[in-house]
Amino acid sequence: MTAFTVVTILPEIVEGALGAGVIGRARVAGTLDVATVNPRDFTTDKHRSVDDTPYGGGPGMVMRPGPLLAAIEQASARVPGAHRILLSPAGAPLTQARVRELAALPHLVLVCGRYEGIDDRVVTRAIDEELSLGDFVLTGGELGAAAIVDAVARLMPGVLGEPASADDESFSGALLEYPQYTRPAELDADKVPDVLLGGNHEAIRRWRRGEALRRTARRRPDLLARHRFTAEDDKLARGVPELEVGARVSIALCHYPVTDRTGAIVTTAVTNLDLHDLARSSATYGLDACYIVTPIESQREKCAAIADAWRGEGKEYRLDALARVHAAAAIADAIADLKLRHGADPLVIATTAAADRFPGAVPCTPEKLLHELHGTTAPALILFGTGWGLVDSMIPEVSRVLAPISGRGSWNHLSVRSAVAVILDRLLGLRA
Ligand code: 4GY
Repeated sequence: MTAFTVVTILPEIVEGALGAGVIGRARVAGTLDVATVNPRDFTTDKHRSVDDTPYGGGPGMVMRPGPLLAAIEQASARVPGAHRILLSPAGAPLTQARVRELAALPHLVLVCGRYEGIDDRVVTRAIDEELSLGDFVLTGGELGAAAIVDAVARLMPGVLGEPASADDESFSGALLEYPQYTRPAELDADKVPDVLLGGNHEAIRRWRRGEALRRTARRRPDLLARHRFTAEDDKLARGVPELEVGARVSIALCHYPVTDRTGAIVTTAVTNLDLHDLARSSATYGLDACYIVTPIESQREKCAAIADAWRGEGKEYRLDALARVHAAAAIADAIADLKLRHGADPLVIATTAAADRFPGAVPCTPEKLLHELHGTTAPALILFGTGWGLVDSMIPEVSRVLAPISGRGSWNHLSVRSAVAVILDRLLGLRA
């Protein structure tokens, strides 16, 4: 059982947060041990002051090291094996995985700062770990400390009524929870899903898993990108627009209309390397199609010849990639092909290395675009330029423009093959 000692000048906040509900009951029953230690009790001056002005100037006050260090020392001695945590926005973001690890420790000492912060020598001398609840600022660490006690305590045997309900919830499998319902079965016109009323437990389990996948895709695509799909997940994902975004995305490598270095509108030449690499990226991320756009018929024939050259070589995986490649005479032809095959106008997204291109299009990032694609069943076509870039005035179908890919530096001459790979990975790539 983990014991908790909260170091705070405002113990009433901690008591208020941890005095009721299952946590409060567990404390009364003796299955949960939470105590507080107040740094003010370790002051020696007549005003019992715990703060002082900051060296170097600036607004507000800083917590003095003396009383705080003495309080942490006494708190740590209360139960052996103390692990000392400071609650701070500068700490590592708390995760359920870390909560589970903390639940295995014998004693957590939760140190709460107030004012502008605490003397940094307290951190270097008497803190083992800094944790943050998230990227926002509280007036003190107390609510963070109470949150950690709550999250850790609910994993401890005997604190929650039913021990099993602690590990099948959000994040244990990196999926959000499925929606829950209770009586009445009809709230005005709002009905509880039929499957939940039917009593077919296998159907209910499958429906819940599907809902968890769908919700996670919509609300937390970052979590879904880390989720390992089971064979059942793959089956459930089939035909669900939020879970099959890649199959609605196509790219077009445009050899016209693009500019050359003088700004003149030109047609560039198809290259073997671009074609292969874009085909391979398209296959990696499960895209619908990779259009190679050129108005020159002999160049389109060259595309077909490149694809043909790999047939009968025994390299089936290459054919798989090259099967997605379609030569198109114009961007409008690629758009028409998508409309025909998907039954809806594609969302057309331009890419550019220059921030001032496509001024009429809505600026977006791959992450925002993914969110938008979750809300529609329409296909998407991402346009990539060659030469010195796409001619914005000649592609009226473009409604979105992706911000240029950029690192810290100002050098921006990424190859189109790299740009495609980076954008597709940000849009559809799995993490870890
Ligand atoms: N965020 N996560 C947080 C916080 C308040 C100044 C140090 C947070 O955990 N704690 O915002 N804490 C600050 C206020 C002193 C603590």
